[in-house]
Amino acid sequence: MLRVPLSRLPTSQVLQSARRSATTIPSNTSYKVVVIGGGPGGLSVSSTLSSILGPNNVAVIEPSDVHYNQPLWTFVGGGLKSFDQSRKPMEEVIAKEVDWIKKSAAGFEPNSNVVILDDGQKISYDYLVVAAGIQINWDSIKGLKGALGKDGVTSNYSADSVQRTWEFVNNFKGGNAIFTMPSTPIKCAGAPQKIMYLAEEQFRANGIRDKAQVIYNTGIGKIFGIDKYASTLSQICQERGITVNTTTELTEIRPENREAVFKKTGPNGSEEQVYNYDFLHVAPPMGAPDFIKKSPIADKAGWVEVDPATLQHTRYSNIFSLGDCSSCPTGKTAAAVASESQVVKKNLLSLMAGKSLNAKYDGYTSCPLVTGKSKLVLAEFSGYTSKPLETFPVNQAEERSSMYYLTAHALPELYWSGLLKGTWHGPGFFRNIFNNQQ
Ligand code: FAD
Ligand code: UQ1
Repeated sequence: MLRVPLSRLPTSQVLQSARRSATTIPSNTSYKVVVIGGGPGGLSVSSTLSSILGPNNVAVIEPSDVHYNQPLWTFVGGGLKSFDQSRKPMEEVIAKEVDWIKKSAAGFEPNSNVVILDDGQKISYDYLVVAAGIQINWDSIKGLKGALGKDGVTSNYSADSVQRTWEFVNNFKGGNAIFTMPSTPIKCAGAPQKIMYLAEEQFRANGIRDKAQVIYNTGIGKIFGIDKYASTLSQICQERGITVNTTTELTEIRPENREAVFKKTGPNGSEEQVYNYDFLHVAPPMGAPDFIKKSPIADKAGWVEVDPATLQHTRYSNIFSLGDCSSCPTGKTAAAVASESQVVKKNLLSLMAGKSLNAKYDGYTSCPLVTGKSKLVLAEFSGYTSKPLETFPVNQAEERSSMYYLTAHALPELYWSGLLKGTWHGPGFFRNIFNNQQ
């Protein structure tokens, strides 16, 4: 390997092998498999494929130096884990046989099998896997960007502001604590309320609960999409004195007056409602990444248009997609990625071998709904059927400490050592053992 001083590296560097010293000069501009994104979607697929196909065959395009275990951000915001526990250097989690192209993808030319990078460079592929995540549209809420991270306004949905959540929760002295949920698709649709349950519990522990109004304002029509879990959550809110307002969507923050503006939609149209806040946790609107939305691989809504069962693109047969940026109509979670990754890998290898695509994704997703420091409702279901797909032979709609310990202590290890390394494909195997298929 040729070593060159960092300062003389070309900007379009291709970094090769784990614990890379960032000194490898650009080699290929053409790969058998190109993967866009170094989140759980991209890494779960690239680690397995690179170990099968060997060096110089698989590239991951990923601009970030850091990989975040985002499911841990609920625990970070709730003061139960440190921010450091939720991150690792990207170079530690990308498989050693992968070429890491430390750039952003900016466009697609699927008819010529080319991805265009943000510096204009072209990378060509035989097969493409798109796993670029969901885009957070911070600008859609007027005043949010300027207010975030200051004076009680926070969000567990960004690496910066999640570090302020716990401080604001623990220093809260009373008044309105408002938690919002948008009407757009978001990643982990339970996260906007998980942090509320942790905060509410902390307000009790700090002896200020009687001075606090805890309010959940959601842009959608119910507290959770799947009725089995929604009824438990509604009951918890009732028992704990949490006000739930449906079809009430955040549109603006006026930090100078500590006001949050909502659009309340009812049978007779919509009206503006202004709330004073003393603490405000925002789950921002999200959508398909712009660079995908404007490309030929997008569906009408901007997601990568794949067959929901095979995860193969509906128009370009050598393109697959998984995770938050795909068009699969299911809950966007790392749990979904685990199941999807196995289907993408199997079908991609079948396609390479000229065989038919037999692996099918059933829409499995899961939301570990943390309801307290040692309580959790483990929602598991198919977004395709809206029916529960539970792993354990117990009623998972009940709050359980066992599920809390599973989520807080076992799942992070499964994430780092199983999912990212391509060996964890979701709990379907255990579901079958427990003979518990609903
Ligand atoms: P991401 O993890 O977002 O990764 C996408 C990657 O693509 C990123 O590394 C990004 O830098 C890169 N990228 C973006 N644009 C480009 C580009 N133009 N070119 C190249 N690369 C690009 N899931 C669960 O299963 N359980 C939970 O309990 C849970 N809790 C959550 C709590 C919170 C607060 C949050 C924020 C998320 C939670 N999730 C949970 C959801 C989970 O984190 C995501 O669904 C999962 O990370 C999606 O994986 P992904 O690979 O599709 O996207
Ligand atoms: C899961 O597989 C996963 O990815 C590792 C998550 O992200 C951290 C999850 O939150 C969940 C719930 C699962 C599903 C796993 C089990 C054992 C139910």
